[in-house]
Amino acid sequence: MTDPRASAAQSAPDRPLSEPLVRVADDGAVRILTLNRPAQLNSFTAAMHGELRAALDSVAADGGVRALVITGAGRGFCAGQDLADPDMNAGADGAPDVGAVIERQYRPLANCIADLPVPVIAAVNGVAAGAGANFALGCDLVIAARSASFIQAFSRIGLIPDCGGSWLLPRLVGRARALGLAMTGDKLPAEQAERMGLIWQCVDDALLMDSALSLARRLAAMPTRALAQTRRAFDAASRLDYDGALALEARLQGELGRQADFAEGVAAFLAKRAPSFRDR
Ligand code: T3D
Repeated sequence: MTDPRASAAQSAPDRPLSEPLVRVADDGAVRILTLNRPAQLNSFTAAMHGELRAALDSVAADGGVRALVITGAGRGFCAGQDLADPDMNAGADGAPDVGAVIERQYRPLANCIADLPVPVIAAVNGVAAGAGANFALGCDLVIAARSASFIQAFSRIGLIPDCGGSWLLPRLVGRARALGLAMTGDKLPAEQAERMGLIWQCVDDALLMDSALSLARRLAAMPTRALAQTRRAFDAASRLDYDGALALEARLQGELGRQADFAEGVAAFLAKRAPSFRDR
């Protein structure tokens, strides 16, 4: 595995390169980002948001990256907003301006993940709470270790689900379960999350990274642009009526049909050989 150190660590020049808040590594065409504040369960500070954003921008810009895995260092995946970060208290009058933090950090983060040109896998290694849970759920495929859990911690501190939670949760598990999770703020074990369709897969702890990487390698060999457009079509369709979704399918399919990957996929099928996809 190589460590390109992308531009992520450069956004925090006062931090030694050996200790980035987001670790960056490559496994062939798979980029791996590891949130790296283990003592605080990788909760988000403004500085970590900055490094993560730089790392995600680098994924978007680097044509050699064909799949992304996001995980956490230590025993947690991400505990959401760092409730001790001074950036929380961003209001001009000295009072907390949580809305400004959402606009400045979490809305761009959620949009950035939704717009990435490659498939994104969250490898949830431990507790994912608050915005950390919804950051994971906004990824395309969520694989969680059996000991991991998901907590919509917002109600415990007088907030609503953010980082896309209000949109994602009802769509993933239906309104009744979404409200149950959000209102109680109860811890949902990974196995139960898999059973209710909140996540793709729950695996034994020891198999988490192997499972995530093997899935990412498989996706990296597939037609990347078609995978990213599949996410786009699904997300857009939930805002459209049936005919609107059909029209969008026609437009996206028209675009994909002009790409080299489609020609390659058909040619490989007819020649009974493995395809070699290149578009992104
Ligand atoms: O500005 C804004 O607020 C806007 C954004 C809002 C989005 C949000 O994400 S709001 C939700 C914020 N997150 C939470 O409310 C979760 C808080 N954390 C917890 O409830 C628990 O830590 C967990 C249930 C996630 C895990 O519990 P446990 O018992 O396994 O671990 P712990 O002992 O509570 O935590 C370990 C350490 O991490 C501890 O530090 P210490 O005592 O060892 O020095 C704890 O303080 C720290 N930590 C965990 N979560 C956070 C945190 N520190 C700061 N902020 C956190 N969110």
